[in-house]
Formats: sequence, structure tokens, C-alpha cells
Amino acid sequence: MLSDQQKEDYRRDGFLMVQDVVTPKQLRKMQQVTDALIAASAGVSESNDIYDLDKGHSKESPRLTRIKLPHKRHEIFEEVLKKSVVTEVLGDLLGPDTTLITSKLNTKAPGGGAAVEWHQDWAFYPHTNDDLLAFGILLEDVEEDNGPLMVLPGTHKGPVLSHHANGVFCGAIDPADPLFEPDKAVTLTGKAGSMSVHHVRTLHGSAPNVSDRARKILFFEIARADAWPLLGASSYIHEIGQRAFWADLQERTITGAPCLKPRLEDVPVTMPLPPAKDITSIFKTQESGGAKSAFS
Ligand SMILES: O=C(O)CCC(=O)C(=O)O
Repeated sequence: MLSDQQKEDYRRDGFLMVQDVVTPKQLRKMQQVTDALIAASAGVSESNDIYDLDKGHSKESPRLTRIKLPHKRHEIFEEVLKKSVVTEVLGDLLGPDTTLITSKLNTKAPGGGAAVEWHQDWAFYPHTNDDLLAFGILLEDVEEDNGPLMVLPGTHKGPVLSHHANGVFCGAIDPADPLFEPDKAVTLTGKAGSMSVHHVRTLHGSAPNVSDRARKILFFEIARADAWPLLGASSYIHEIGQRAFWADLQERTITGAPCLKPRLEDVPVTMPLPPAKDITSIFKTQESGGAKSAFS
């Protein structure tokens, strides 16, 4: 699906935009399901396993930062991951065997929907190698003013910056870090149905939504099957037992098969510990961890 040029661009820059990754029918279905999920959040007054609520959320005017694990909420999200151009792009960039780390549908309500402070996903979940990426499928048109994703080209090949503040993992870099060069940022705008791809080490963030339109992006975070989490694997095994862990790993296998021989590469790792007070989402980690804002 991807041209050699697109693959080269991704390897050089650590990001890519791909047009029309879902059919018009799949897009419409995802939009309907998302709107229904947002409407159903009117009955919720505190963040829970499904919703991460934004400031100002109310019954009359639901405001979310996130719908958690959308692929578990409706089969259309799983279909898009496993049976669309998205699946082909995945094969082009990560090979035949891939594992889902997580999914999330980040929503920025009109008139101020929350910023995501600059960070590298790798800081949250270091693995035995860095063949990991995030897909961001645009469910609505994303323009300059409704909080687009921004990336810093080439940072996937550079250092992993500190994501600690006040002695805890706060899930964001310090905007005063001398290695942070926001003037080089590229803004990833696009039409609904297109998709951003960013490498797990690419520095990225997004500003608040200052428009009168919502911004909804469906993210899938994915690893090549031979990349094993450094923090998590054994603790999951202890927590849920080997059988349940194996079942979960198979459930998260998107293409191919699990790989039982982790590929070990010389990658820079700092464990995301100690945890911030509230680690239920990136928004809560950054806020309760005292991350400094690059957007205020
Ligand atoms: O929603 C966004 O703009 C960025 C999301 C992101 O980077 C994350 O959730 O890790």
C-alpha cells in the first residue's frame, strides 16, 4: 500500500500522513458510534473505565478527553484495525506479526478541549526494541484551530528526553528542555478518514481546541510482535496469571502470531517510575504529575 517514498519518509522523519485509510461506510459508522458513546457519557459524572471526562463536563454538555479502549466498545473499531488500508500500512511498517498495545479515542470538545503536553510514547512503555508506532485515524477534519497533533521530525532518532518532574514520572517533557525545539514542529492536519503515523520515540503534543468544532482522533498503539514490554510483562503475568496473560496476548495480536523470542536492541530506557498520583490516562498523569505546560 505505501510507496517506497512514503516508507523512506517515515523512517527519516518518524511520522507520515496517509490519505483515505477507511471506506466512506466505515468512516460513517465510526462517527455514528463515537457520537453515540459521547452522548451516553451525559449520564456519567466521574471518569471511569470507559470515559475520561474533561473539565466542564455536564449532563447538558458532555465534554470528554477520551473514550478508553474503543475497540472493546464496538466492533467497527476492531474491523478498521484488522480489515482496512490501516492493516496494510501496518504490514508495510512493522512486518507480518503485530500486537496491539492499546487503543484510545481522544476527543477535544469545541471551545478549549484539553491540550496534550509534548512527550515521547516510548517514555511510557519502553520495550526490548523500538519497532512500535501509533496510528491516529481522523474521524473529523482536523485543521490548525481544533487541536491537531504536532510532531518534531527526526526526534525518533535522538535522545529520549526526561519525562520526570518533582520526583515522579509526569508523562511530559519540560518545555524549557534545551533539546526541545518547538519552532521545528510540523502540524498534522487532514481530512476525516486520513491517518497520522508516528514512531514511538517521536516527540509530539497537541494544543487545546480553540475552534467551535470537535476534534476526534482514534489512536492505535502497536508493537512488532518481537518487541516485548520491559515494564509490564512479568508484572501482568503475576497479576493475571500465565493463562490469562497468554489469552490476552492472543486477543491483542492484530496480524500474524505472538513472538516468544524478544529482539533485544540497544535502546535508551528510563523506567516510568515512580508513578504520578493519578495514572488513569495521559491527561491525568500529566496534570497530577505536575507537568509544565508548553501551551499556556
Ligand atoms: O490526542 C492527541 O492529540 C495526542 C494523543 C497522545 O499523544 C497520547 O494520547 O499519547
